[in-house]
Amino acid sequence: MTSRARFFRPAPSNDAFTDLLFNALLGFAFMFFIAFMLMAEPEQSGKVDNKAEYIITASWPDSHPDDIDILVEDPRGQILWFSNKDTGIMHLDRDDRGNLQDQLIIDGKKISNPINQETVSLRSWIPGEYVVNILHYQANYNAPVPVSVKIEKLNPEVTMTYYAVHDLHGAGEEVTATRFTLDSQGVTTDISNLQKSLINRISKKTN
Ligand SMILES: [Ca+2]
Ligand SMILES: [Ca+2]
Repeated sequence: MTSRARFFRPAPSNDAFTDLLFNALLGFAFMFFIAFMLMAEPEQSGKVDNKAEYIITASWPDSHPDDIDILVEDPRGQILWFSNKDTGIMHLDRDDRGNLQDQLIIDGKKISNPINQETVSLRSWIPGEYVVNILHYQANYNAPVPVSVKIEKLNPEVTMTYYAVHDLHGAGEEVTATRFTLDSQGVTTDISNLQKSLINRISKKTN
């Protein structure tokens, strides 16, 4: 503590109490800082490119243990998913596996990050159709999981291209949330929900 701080201390008899209070406040501030860092983790690990043109987000209820995956096919037929997180023009931030790997032990206490979200950024675009699928990779309950799918165009200002909630009903279910077509200027010219399995295409390629 600086001499300036000592000068303003009210009385020597209060020193012990002041120190205790100060240490307690320091402790709370530290715990708050750790909690904040944990809460901020998905955003930081998101590596959302500042130059991104579009952001596609799939999210499901906080603390839900199920593992949902987002898969996106670009006009060249390349598929972005947790096993292929970068196709050059698209990037997947991370594979959010529900509650798995979302817990840390600090000072013997378990701290959880409740957020369930996967984010895809399109750094640039090539004209053509993009297919956005969600896959119920791992299920823990016999109840549907509502998955919000959002597509935002970032430039010149943030505009919502698509938003809807789709229910997934069990492990292995795959839904085409939407398909959208971009022209050479990056403008969305068409949207449909014609279903197309991407996981089947991946398994055919790998077999
Ligand atoms: Ca996942
Ligand atoms: Ca999670």
